[in-house]
Amino acid sequence: MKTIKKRNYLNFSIILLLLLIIGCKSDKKQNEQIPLEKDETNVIEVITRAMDFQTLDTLKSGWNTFAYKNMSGETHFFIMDKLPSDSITEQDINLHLMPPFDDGMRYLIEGKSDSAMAAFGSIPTWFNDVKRYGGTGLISPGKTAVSTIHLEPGKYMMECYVKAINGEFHTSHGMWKFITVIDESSNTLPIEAEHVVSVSSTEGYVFNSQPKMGKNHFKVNFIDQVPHEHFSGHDVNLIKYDNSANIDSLVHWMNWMNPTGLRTPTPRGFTFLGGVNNCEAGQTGYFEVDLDSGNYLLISETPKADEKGMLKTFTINSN
Ligand SMILES: [Cu+2]
Repeated sequence: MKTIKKRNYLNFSIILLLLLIIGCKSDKKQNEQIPLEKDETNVIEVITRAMDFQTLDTLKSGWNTFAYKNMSGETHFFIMDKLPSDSITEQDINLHLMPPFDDGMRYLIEGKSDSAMAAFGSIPTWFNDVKRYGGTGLISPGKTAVSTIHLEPGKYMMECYVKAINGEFHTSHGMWKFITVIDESSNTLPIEAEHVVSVSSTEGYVFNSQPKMGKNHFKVNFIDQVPHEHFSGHDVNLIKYDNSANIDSLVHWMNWMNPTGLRTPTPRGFTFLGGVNNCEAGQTGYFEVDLDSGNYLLISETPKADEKGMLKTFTINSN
């Protein structure tokens, strides 16, 4: 009898525990349906130590904040390329996509532009249907870029196509990774931004704000998106520069088709602090950055960014 009573008590306890667990779960489910303010625990870490991206293989859709730590010796970025098909394989990337880019770039470095265009002409046609969902701007060694972008469900290729010192793309050195974005919301919202940069092919950057010392939050509106002379679109990179910097050399460097463009080493006197990589027309991205006193600029990774109005400078004075 005593044993039965004890067992009943145990059963009751188990049922109570189960009810509590179910209760907690349904509370959690309800909470998940309400958009939550971004908090530090929602930040997705991405680390580069050499030619790699160390991060999650699967992400939720909607807003995602990334903290991209560049622990390598070269400047990088990442961009999220949404692939037109889930069936694109590693072989499709390594054997069919990378070689035409590598061949084309090698010809450009050798000054053979006709051969280069022929090589670029053999890029697989599916590449035309890739959509860009943002990513960070360029980020210098030892720095962390923090960007918030909106991802649709699908299969993505995270990549960096900065060039190594020998002129080969980082992508061909292994700096890419498939990421699956699942059809389940991150329930995250970007934090409010006090600065807005609107970018378009017609107006360039519209930016009428004065960043301050300390933490600054930028919202980037992509009014439109078009392929420029380098077959790629426009974006926003925040860069600090010192007295040794030559802005013309940076403008030249921001075009991957130039033999020395987007190639290690970066031009002297510039420190890359992130931004928002190419998004589609109508999309928005965010980035945040800690600024001290000095000279800064916003620039697009686009040929002749200065002539297109995609270059704005500002200064932060020490108090
Ligand atoms: Cu890279």
